[in-house]
Amino acid sequence: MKPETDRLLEFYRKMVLIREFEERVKLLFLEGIMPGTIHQYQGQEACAVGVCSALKEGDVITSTHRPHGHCIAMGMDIRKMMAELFGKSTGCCKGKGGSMHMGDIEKGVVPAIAIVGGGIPIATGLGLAFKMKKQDFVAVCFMGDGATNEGTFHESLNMASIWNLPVVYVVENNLYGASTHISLVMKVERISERACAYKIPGITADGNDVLEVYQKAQEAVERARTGNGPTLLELLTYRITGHSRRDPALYQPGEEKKKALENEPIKRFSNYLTSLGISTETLEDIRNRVKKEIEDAVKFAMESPNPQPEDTLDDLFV
Ligand SMILES: Cc1ncc(C[n+]2csc(CCOP(=O)(O)OP(=O)(O)O)c2C)c(N)n1
Ligand SMILES: [Mg+2]
Repeated sequence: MKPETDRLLEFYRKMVLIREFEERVKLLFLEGIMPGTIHQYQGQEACAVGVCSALKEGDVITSTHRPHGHCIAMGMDIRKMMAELFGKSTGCCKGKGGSMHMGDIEKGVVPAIAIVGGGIPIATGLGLAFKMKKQDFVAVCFMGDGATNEGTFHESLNMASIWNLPVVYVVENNLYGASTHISLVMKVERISERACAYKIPGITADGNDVLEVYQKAQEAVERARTGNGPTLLELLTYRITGHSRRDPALYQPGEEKKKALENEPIKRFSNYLTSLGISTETLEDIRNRVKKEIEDAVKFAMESPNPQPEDTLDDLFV
């Protein structure tokens, strides 16, 4: 297969891996088999895959209370992710982090931060560290629309601007902060407009189009890497699942949900791929392989040992 086709199919595989992982986790959670709580990523897959595909080894991301998609897009091991969700000692944080603190520094994923806006100063600090060490790495800061109303968003973007830091601030605008519609909490039409207050580029892209996200992310990453400073990249998307746990999302109007389902990123990308002549069998084969991989991860997680009481204080202090 041509290299270009391989790349497109890898985008597809990663988006499907995120979707199927989340659907399986949802079932495990609703069946009461999986402990804790979860915030899921269905509908936003093109954001994580498009942005993370624009990064190179050594670059880092910070994530949020909704991290599973970001972790998979950065190439984290789904066995270790699943085990972490089960609180097992084989998890990526040895079972001590759970859903909202997933991460793997070797894959460039700073363990996720569930405080809304909490990752923004950390990504800014990572950018400052890269600059001071004269390393050409980039920090990507994922956040939701709601996080852009936190004070730390404005402080961090201002610092990144004056110091020309290699940071890309990625806002996944899914129209809601929990059950609150964005129109109730901000007057600006586009979150990217906020960039002008810091004199940095503010870009809006279709967050359900993985190729557009990839292209816009590549430009922002390149700007950061070449010493031309930060970018605020707003991705327009939608959460086609509840905010967390068993939220039925009744606050999302029916018509809005229906439109969002028609516009969801995997269906759109599948249509694009088949229009290029890629067969539905090829796509189905990828989906089936992904499902097997996930079942293997569930088995691994369920059979893994629990952490022991004597391990409680390990890795807590440096
Ligand atoms: C500082 C802070 N306030 C409130 C919460 C509770 N909370 C968790 S997620 C969330 C909504 C965040 O919305 P957004 O930033 O748009 O992200 P999304 O959930 O849409 O991905 C809130 C209010 C929190 N975790 N941290
Ligand atoms: Mg939101």
